Amino acid sequence: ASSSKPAKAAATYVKPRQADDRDPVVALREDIRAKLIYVLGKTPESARDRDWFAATALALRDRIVDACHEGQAGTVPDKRVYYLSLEFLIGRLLSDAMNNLGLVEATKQALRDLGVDLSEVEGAEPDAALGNGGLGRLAACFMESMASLSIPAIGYGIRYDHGIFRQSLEDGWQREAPETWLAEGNPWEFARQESTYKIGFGGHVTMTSHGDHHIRRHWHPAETVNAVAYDIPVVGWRGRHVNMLRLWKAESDAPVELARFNAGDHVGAVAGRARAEAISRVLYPSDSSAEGQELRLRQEYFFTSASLQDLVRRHIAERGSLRTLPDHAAIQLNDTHPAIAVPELMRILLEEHDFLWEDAWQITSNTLHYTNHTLLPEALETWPVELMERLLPRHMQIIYLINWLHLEEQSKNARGGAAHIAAVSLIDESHGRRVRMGPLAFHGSRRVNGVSALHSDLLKSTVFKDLHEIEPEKIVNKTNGITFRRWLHNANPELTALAVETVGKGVLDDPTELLKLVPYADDPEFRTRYAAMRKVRKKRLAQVIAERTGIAVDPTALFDVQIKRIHEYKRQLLNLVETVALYQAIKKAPNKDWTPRVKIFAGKAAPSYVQAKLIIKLAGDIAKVVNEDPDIGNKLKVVFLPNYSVSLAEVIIPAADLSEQISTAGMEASGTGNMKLALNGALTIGTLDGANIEIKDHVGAENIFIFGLDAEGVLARVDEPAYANKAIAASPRLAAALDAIGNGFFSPDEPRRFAPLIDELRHRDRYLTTVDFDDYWRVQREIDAAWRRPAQWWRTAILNTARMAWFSSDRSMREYAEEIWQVKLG
Ligand code: T68
Repeated sequence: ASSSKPAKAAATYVKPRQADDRDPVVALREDIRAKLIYVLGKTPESARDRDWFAATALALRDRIVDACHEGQAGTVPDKRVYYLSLEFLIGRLLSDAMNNLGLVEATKQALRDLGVDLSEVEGAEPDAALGNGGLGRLAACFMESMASLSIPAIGYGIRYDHGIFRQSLEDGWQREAPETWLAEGNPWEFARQESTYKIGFGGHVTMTSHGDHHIRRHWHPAETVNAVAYDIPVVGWRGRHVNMLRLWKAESDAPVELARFNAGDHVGAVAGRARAEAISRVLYPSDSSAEGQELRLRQEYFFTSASLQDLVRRHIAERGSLRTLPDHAAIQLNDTHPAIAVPELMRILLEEHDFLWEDAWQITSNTLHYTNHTLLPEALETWPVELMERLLPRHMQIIYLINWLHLEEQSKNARGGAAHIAAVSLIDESHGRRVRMGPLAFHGSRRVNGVSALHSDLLKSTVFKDLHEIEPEKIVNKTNGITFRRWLHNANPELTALAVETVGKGVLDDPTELLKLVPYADDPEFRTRYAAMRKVRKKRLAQVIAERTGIAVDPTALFDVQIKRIHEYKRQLLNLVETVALYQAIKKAPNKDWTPRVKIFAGKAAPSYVQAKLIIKLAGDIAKVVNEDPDIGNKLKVVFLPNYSVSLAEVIIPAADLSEQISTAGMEASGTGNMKLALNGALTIGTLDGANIEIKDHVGAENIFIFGLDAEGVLARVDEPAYANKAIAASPRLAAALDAIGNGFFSPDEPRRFAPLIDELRHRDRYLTTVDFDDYWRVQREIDAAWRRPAQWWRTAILNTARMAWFSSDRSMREYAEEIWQVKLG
């Protein structure tokens, strides 16, 4: 392959159906045409890109089904993984499917024969944006890796009508509009009306006596909602294995009340239905904070119960008795959102299958596993006891009994004092009585994992300290990963082609082959080609920036990228304050030889998060002043790209020179954007937080820019009085930048607009932005200097790409398979 030709073509991996001896291009051409005409009812002349996309997806879906039947038909795997997640941020699926089936070139050619351009068709696919950020995208990468490793798995989630909101900017302010990915249907999915389960809410519990000491309780819900399955097949690399993503849609089981309807009450007649169907209407758009609303709890119980009923039914069909459930099923809870699985599985075993408590507890606590994704106190879910009693009365009883047995056990041991009991209780009594979902998931699980080495250590020493001391073997670390098929092969075909040409095709199957690129970091010709790859990607991004913001950026400038949810702990504000300080420095010495930079931001703020929305507005206001200042020119540009999404990330990441990973140490559980950017050869400026630490260990301390306090330093500093005041007083540069923002230099129409942000920094600074500022500034200037030594820069970038191999989600999934699930790879 030459460097301009994508490497993903290779071979066709899946044999065509029996009796189908057509050439793959001919077969695809005929099938796509037939789907267009007979399934979609369009003619090639009248078809829009969206129709061609649907026809292409349907033709590829047939081949995924073939691959599925070829590989697994009729076989029962020894053990399955069930991945329960309220979010699956899968994005577009067409390029994944083509790439994993080995049909990229064939599809391109087939469409070309039909007079259609593949890239237009790809662009017509809506993102399946069923997630907020890292947690949801991680679930998507894990699904792809499990399929690629032939780990038998089913992902369970909710088929939201509306994924994460569409973000637009109105005079720089974030506006939210509903997202409508299903408006024209979803060609990837199979509706499985026959797989429908009843989900109960409310009602009461009865007791019946069954002879000596045996009392059976039974829940009589006041309301039931149907959960209907929709399956999206997930095809792995080279089409060797197919798994299912099963998403539940809520449907009312109440008929339209005809009497009311006929009496003219058309709305009242369907009110019950609307309430039921609200459950799968919309994704909650908040991340890193807990959503205390009843609808959220209804969503959590709805999808958890449907998933457990489904897997229990499958297990019984395949194995007869639920006693062997832990041998054949490993359930992974993605954060606490499905933690209600603990009492729900107990309820199913006790009530529907007559197990004794002890046996039910053995089965439950050997089948469930829990991944924690955050230490932020505001993100730790708790539910008021009163709400649980009203919505899930039987579950509340079960939680009480689990807790009673747990505390009884604890009161026997040496630490069993009142303080210890209060600390390990599953009920928080400190501000109203609330169920602690994290400790509930911890207690009911066989293994609990954090998502980076630092994060797992902090779990042991902070949020789960007391529970960890009781069961020191339970917490294990599983550092996150990303799927290279999407984030390298699909997103960056130029770099992939270069890697294939240099180290061979094996790199497509085994990411550790990337390590063979290490010696090429010293090869001037390779460096030149690597830099040329980046240039192509930066020109493409510059085009997108121009189209979406009207800002012209110079592709030879350093592209400095911070793309992630907007949150104070992620410290976009630190980056913006540094931007202002840099602007002021350039203004003072406009003729100095500045390193041209483009600061690129993208990310959504939770709709109710006032400070985060103000940070977006600040980025826009700074951009306006800086970009239009003739003294500045191309030395500094500031861009906020609206509506960050998976598909936008695929454009930005391969074009980034610098990756901003600047969270307050101890607060970012892992990060995964940091991995995507470093893999694509962006150099990282980061704190010693989350997976940044492990990235540093892999790429080498000399190939990453680390600054600021570490997690221990943060813990020590927050106890010092007036640390923000002192930091500002010690830094005239910081003080001047804060003054400019706080006094309305960037918002002359409303001078006090940003006072809430600046006052917070001056008086509290919960995220130690002021404390880390000077070191951040210092390292940014080192980066300016490094950019001026291109040979050295590209050498470092190449070493980053080569040494990120370990961060493949294939590695993460192998570790989960071996050390948590004890499931064999196929
Ligand atoms: C992220 N968490 C972590 N949460 O912040 C990130 N929260 O460090 C980590 O890399 C990633 O998980 C994967 O482990 C989230 O993304 C949420 O999105 C979320 C959603 C709902 C409620 C709370």
